Amino acid sequence: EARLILVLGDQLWTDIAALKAADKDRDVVVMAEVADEATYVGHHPKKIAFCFAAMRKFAQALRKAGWEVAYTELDDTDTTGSIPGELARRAEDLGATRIIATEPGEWRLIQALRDMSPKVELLEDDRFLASHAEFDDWAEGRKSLRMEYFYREMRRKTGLLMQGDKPAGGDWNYDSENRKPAPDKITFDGPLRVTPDDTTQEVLDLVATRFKSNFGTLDDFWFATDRDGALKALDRFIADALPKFGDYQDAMLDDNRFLYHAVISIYLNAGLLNPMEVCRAAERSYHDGAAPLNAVEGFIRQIIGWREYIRGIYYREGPNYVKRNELGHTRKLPDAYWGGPTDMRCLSKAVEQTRDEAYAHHIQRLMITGNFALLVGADPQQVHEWYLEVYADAYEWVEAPNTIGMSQFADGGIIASKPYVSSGAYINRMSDYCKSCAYKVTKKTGEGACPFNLLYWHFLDRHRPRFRDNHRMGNMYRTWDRMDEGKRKTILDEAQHLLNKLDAGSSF
Ligand code: FAD
Ligand code: DLZ
Ligand code: SF4
Repeated sequence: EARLILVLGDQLWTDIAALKAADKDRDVVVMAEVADEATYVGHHPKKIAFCFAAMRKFAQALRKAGWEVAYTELDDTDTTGSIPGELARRAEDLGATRIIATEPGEWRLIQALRDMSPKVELLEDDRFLASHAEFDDWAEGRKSLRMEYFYREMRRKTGLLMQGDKPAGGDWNYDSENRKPAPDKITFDGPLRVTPDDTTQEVLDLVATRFKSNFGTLDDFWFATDRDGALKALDRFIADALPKFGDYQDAMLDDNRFLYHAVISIYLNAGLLNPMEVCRAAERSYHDGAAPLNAVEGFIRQIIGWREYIRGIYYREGPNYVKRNELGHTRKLPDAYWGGPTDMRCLSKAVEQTRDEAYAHHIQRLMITGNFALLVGADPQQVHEWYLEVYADAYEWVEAPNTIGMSQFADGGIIASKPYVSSGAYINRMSDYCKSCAYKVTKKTGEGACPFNLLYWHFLDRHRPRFRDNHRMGNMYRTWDRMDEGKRKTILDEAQHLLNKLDAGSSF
């Protein structure tokens, strides 16, 4: 009797657990473009287009390899519109009573599969280095779950950049050599751009009609949508950008959207690339003398450290993690996040590129859009939904801990030991946005003062009871306390004025 093998839109890997457990001669692979998945948040049109195009090509590749694939297109007339619905429909059509699936990357869908009939056998997703059990073993009994220690375990486990039991070069982490301000000239032409083929074009037409009111531009779609293209994108990054990745990892430029970033999270998360092959390619580049250790170590840490750690937290903390709101923030997410007018150059540029590319690099997500949302006290739920919607690499397992935890401190400090907030000075040091901004980054108060400068102190002041005893924030509070009282009052009043403007639905 045929069994159904579910392959989701972010499980496009030929060795995915459910396919490994399947029998080509007897089982049927089920893949489905469905309204439920496409609309549970208002995804960026480029995210939907990428997902559907990659799914269609993956299905073609499976068929070519001899699999039978039951594929539902979004517009099929007999579709039920949901993943459990399609599984049930196919099960009935084929008389199948067994369904095998790889664990989804969102609790929402895990629960839906657990609740359905026929029963679904959920296999753990082994595209990751650390299984749930391994992560829990590591986390168990620790007072704090800092990424750095987890990362070292992953280095030992994989042998990446190891000399025996010692880290290559003697140190585990070379971040002290990274984080340079932006250079005047970027020598990397940006990620590989792929011209849409017929399959992708068909999907683009579908998305253009069905999702035209979603936030985001569909034009100029350039993502790779198959394994071959993703591998080429990886090669290009390793050859041309990796050597400088470390140096400029935290830099931002007004006229360059990618700097030396890999732009591979889209492919990694969908299954078109595998984390170990990516890390091995980077490691080879170090051994060949093509890329320095600070760059390669920094890059590998993002993948076997941060990415795995973030995932571990998502599954460990459970379905209610996304509802946390440690700081009690309730403000509506400002309209500027949806392209509304703002004179803040850094924010408008980060949002503009997000709308165009469904991509922003890490420091834009953390220190521009994330920082601003946290300073104004935006509702973390709304912030979380925004990130889940607008980025092509966003699935809850990776987006939520980054947003709720790292960026908004809404988990109370499981991930971040202090909130990622900054005044304009940090943004000015790491970018050239301020040069073309209507605000003046050096102005602390008065006409034209940078809003980050005002809101930063307002945040610290209003959350003093929560952070008073946080040693890592002692310096910030000491600086605040040293200011004279009149100045402090002016800052708080002017910041409040900005917040009132947001509440009145206007912008600044
Ligand atoms: P690079 O800077 O070139 O880094 C290489 C790779 O390292 C990335 O492709 C990614 O796989 C991995 N990586 C780096 N940092 C992280 C991290 N913090 N968590 C997980 N993986 C990481 N990443 C997502 O993949 N999906 C998301 O939905 C997502 N949401 C985020 C939300 C917020 C608020 C923040 C602050 C970060 C978020 N990140 C997310 C992490 C990070 O910003 C992206 O992985 C990165 O920008 C992807 O671009 P890149 O491939 O050019 O990365
Ligand atoms: C993101 C996405 C979208 C837009 N559409 C589909 C879809 O129609 N069918 C599907 O199988 N997967 C889709 N995905 C990816 C899923 O949302 C993703 O598998 C879950 O959120 C779990 O990570
Ligand atoms: Fe952003 Fe302030 Fe600089 Fe303007 S002056 S770009 S608002 S940090």
